[in-house]
Amino acid sequence: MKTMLGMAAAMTLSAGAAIAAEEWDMPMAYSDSNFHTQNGKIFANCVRTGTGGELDITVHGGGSLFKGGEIKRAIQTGQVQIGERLLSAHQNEEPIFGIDSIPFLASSFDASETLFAATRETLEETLEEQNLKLLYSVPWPPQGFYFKKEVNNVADMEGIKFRSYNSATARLAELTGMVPVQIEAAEISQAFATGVAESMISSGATGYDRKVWESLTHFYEVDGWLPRNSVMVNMDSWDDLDEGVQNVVMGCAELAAYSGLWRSKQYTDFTMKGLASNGMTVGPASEELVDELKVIGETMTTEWLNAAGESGEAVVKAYKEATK
Ligand code: PCA
Repeated sequence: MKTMLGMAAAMTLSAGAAIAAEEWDMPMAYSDSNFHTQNGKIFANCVRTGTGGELDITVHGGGSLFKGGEIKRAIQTGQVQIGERLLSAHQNEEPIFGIDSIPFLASSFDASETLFAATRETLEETLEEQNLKLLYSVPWPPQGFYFKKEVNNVADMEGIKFRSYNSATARLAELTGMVPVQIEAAEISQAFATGVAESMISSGATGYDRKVWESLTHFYEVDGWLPRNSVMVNMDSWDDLDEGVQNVVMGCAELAAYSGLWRSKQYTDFTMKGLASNGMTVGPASEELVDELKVIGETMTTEWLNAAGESGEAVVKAYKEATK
């Protein structure tokens, strides 16, 4: 009897909700407190509200559903419908994914936005070939070096174990005489505590989120580049949505791009102060080091252009025109 009542209630419910809510899972790799994750949750709320609950996206932060390195494939293969990924970590698949991690090509928030605008069409086409639709993309704050000692030039870096997060950062380690080891942001506190890694290049945001002052002592502002997180949808899941729902998603995505950028800027200042107030030495890298890094940046630009071919060259040219 009880069961029958239950069934009747369930049937009434589904009959009442004429349009069954579509439920999506959205894995994100970075900590729940991080601004990208917060922004993703606001995006999901926007979609929920805008569609009257017709599309219900659940955000899974901190790599809890899929780790960073698994997220792109999970979306491509339809294990999840939507997710966020640092695309530059997939530069080995397509060079265009790594355009935001070329040292000193675009090293301010404004330059990062201009570079993204110049890249967007090519990037969208490339992702489409992989069954992915790009929704929005948000920059991390400018990248700087973390060490557990004073470092004034490249010679001081010799032999240091360096945590990398994509192939560009691994290459940078090689070119500066360090030893790269690829580690997800979610695991760096442990890697530094155990000595698996003793330095990295990242934003103030990631250093702050992971409390790196527990193991490291110096943060050198370099403003090397601003890598971006991209939120992408499985193309089949996208095609299955009504046009009205798609329009809401696109509107929310535009809003998320804007609010994400804003949050990234705010978080830069906040986290720089946070690193310092937790005892780290925070300041600009020496002129000598920056000059040396710029030479390495030129090498890496040439390497990237060689790998990316004509379409990559066209994007860089369009970007340079736009910044003139
Ligand atoms: N944080 C991410 C990528 C770039 C950044 O600032 C990380 O360190 O993994």
